[in-house]
Amino acid sequence: MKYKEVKTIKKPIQSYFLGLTILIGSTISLTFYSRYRRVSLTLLLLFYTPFLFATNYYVSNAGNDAATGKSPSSAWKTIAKVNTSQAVFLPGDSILLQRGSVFYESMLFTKAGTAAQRIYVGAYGTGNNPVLDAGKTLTGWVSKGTNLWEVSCPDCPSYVNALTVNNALVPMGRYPDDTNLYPDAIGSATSFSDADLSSLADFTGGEVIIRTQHWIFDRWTINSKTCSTLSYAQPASAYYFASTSTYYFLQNHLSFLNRDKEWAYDSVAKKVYIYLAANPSTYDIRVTARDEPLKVNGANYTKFENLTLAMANNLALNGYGFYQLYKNIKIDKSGKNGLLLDGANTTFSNCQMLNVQNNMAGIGGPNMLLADNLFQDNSLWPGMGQGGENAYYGVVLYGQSQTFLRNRIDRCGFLGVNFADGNNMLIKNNYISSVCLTKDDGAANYTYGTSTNTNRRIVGPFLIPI
Ligand SMILES: [Ca+2]
Ligand SMILES: [Ca+2]
Repeated sequence: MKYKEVKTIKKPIQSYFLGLTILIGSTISLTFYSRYRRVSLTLLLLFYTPFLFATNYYVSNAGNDAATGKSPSSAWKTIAKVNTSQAVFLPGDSILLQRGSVFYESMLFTKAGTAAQRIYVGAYGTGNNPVLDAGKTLTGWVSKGTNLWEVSCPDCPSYVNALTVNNALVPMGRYPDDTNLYPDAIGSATSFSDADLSSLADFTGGEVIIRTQHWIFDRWTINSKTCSTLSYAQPASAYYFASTSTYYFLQNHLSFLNRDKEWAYDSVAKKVYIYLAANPSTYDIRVTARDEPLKVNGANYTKFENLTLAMANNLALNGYGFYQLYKNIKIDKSGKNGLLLDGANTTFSNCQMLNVQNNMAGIGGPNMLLADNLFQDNSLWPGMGQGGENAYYGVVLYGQSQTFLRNRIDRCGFLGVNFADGNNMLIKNNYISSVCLTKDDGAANYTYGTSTNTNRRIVGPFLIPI
């Protein structure tokens, strides 16, 4: 009860007494005691002491890692410095990235706060929120023939999941451009023949995308192409198979590039190819190059706010821990997935997630809350999401006692929100529009379950103009 009374004291008074308490000790504390008679001296000191040591650390593109980091004029320069300073941070500390700065690095945050004092990671200054950008700009293009261009990218990842031209995602080049093909005959679990392929040059190393089910776009690397027969790297564990009634198309090979902005990535040679009538140097062409721009691992009682996570190759935000808060985080363009939260009691609110190519969000663990978020333009291209089950998903809730409240999901490739398991689930007052744009046999609010699940509720009002 007394703890609560102390918390209601306005912050300027807190600050005033904080500084003087350490200088003059009990005299000032006694003054405080006399003004707030119900607060004991002992409680006062216990409550305030930790604040005495709270430190702000500043990080700016204009900074210097050799500086103290403790003021804007002595800011650190890199996220690497933040990553290696985890042992320095204490509960109550703030790590502030300068607005307007763009960091081409990934943050790995592991330090926990306490229930009374979170560690805060956010922004300072004016302008756009700071960006953790996992992308890489491609320069040094060389001509490979009419409208065809090539660039080496030795430090690109083993698989490049996305490419942007002037800040807009574009899908890989495909064949055929506007239609699909059907196998003529199935040879084995990993091969088929089709007369439509016989006139094409060898495209080994490319990919075949097979619509094996309404809810599946399987995606396999092509092992060989001889005349009309295609063999591909479908693993023995795969569950669905091509048939003469499953359509397919081809992508990610130099030989499929014949339209403006079609591209391919050769993961062996580490080269990117693009088809452009104009010289690529007149465009801003980027690829997703680092897997996870923000990973929060075991950092309990932390708050992350006012950050943009861009161009993740794999997963924009990977959050594991307890009692974490994420607010006003913008996830923009992910080659694969947007958000993974696991642990317990974490809140993700007032965030945006745009242009994620595979799954929007997977939420595990109990007592998670997602509220007032926008999920828009996700998993919109056949072939650019992942093969098999559990792909092109919206928000998947798979813990216990989770709440999905007042969110907006607009234009997504498959399911909107999916609560596949868990008791005491509440899906309330969400706006979900234009789902199943890429695959079907899904729904805006999708669930299946067992007879043992209890208290799973979808509560309106909600609007689902599919
Ligand atoms: Ca094409
Ligand atoms: Ca055919």
